[in-house]
Parts: sequence; C-alpha cells; structure tokens
Amino acid sequence: MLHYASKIVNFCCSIDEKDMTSLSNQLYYWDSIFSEEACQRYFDHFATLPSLQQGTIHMFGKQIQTPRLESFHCIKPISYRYSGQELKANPFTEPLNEILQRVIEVTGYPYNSVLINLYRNGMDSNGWHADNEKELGKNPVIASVSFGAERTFKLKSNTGDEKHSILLSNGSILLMEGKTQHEYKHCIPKEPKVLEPRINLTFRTIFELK
Ligand SMILES: O=C(O)CCC(=O)C(=O)O
Repeated sequence: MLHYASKIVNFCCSIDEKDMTSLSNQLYYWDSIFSEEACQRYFDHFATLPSLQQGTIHMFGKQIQTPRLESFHCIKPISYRYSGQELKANPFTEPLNEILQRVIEVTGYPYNSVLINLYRNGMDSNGWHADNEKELGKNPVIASVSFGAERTFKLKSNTGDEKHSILLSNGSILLMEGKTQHEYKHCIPKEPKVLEPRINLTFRTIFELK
C-alpha cells in the first residue's frame, strides 16, 4: 500500500498543465529521491563509465550518430535492439544495484536492465520516440532517474490532442506505465542554454523473446 500512497502524494508535482486526462494514472514523478551527496557520487561514477559510447541509429533511411552517449546494462547477458542498433549488455555496477533497489522501493516494480544516457550539454538530445519494442512486453514500465543538469522532458499524444512538459531535476524519478508507450511519444529536446551535463538512467524489464 505504501507504494500507491507515495505515488499519489508525489504525483506529477512539476507537470505544467492541469489537464492530465488519460496520463493521470500512467505517469508519476518523485523529486529529491536521492540526496545531493548521493547524486554527485552517482553522477561522477556514471559520467566516467568506460562503456559509454556514441551509438548509430537508423532513421529516415539514414545512419545517424546518437546525439548523446549510451551504455546498456542487464542482469542477463542479452542485447537490446532499438532504432536499428543493437546494444550489448554490460554487467550491473555496484552503484547501479544500489539505485535499482531504491527505484524498486519507490515505484513498486521490478526491473532487470537499464539504459544509461549521458547528455554532455544542452545540445545533446533524444528525439521523439516511444519505448515500445516487443522485448519490453505489452505495457512497458519505464523508471527514469536523473542526475546533474535539469532538462525538459516532453510528451505528446499520438492523436495530437495533448502536449505535456516536465522538468526533470537532479535526484528525481519519473515513472511511465500503462499505455503510455502506445498512446504517447516522448523526447528530450535540445536546450542550448543548458551548459552542464546530465545523466539519465532508464530502468526497464526486458523479456527474452521465444
Ligand atoms: O533522458 C531521458 O530522460 C529520457 C531517456 C529516454 O527517453 C530513453 O532512453 O528512451
């Protein structure tokens, strides 16, 4: 019950529009889940991970370098495929295990993998997409942890009727569940005024397809 109570109390405190309509049972935001000291320690660990690399994705018939660095980690030695690229699994580091436990406590869901994104500054970004690959199951649950510079997270409904914008702060968790990945797309737009880096960890459960 604690899981639901904490979700309601902290529900979407920085979403800038009152009308959350169909998002209201599918999107949750918690501020300051990690202390300033922990955020700095985790930021330093992830920003220097040797496995971070700039991937190449397939878009609009072209090979494009991702405008950020990425590293994929899974408790099983499996790969994650999206936008035509295949990311091989790295093992979980000790800080990843600590954060995973906290994310499970806060969100009430289990996860077996995490995609780490390093946005070197506001010119790095993540284009409009949904995390709806078959390996993520029917209604993917995605828990997104932020360390470092505050960045804007945008969501728009596939029907074009709704647009939302959330500021993701240092030490926060954003949870997307239900049909969010079927009904909405999300992105991290470029913000040239942001000069500092940001680390994002998106925890997911990857199912092995038969
Ligand atoms: O950086 C973020 O907050 C979003 C990351 C994301 O959308 C993804 O990894 O699929």
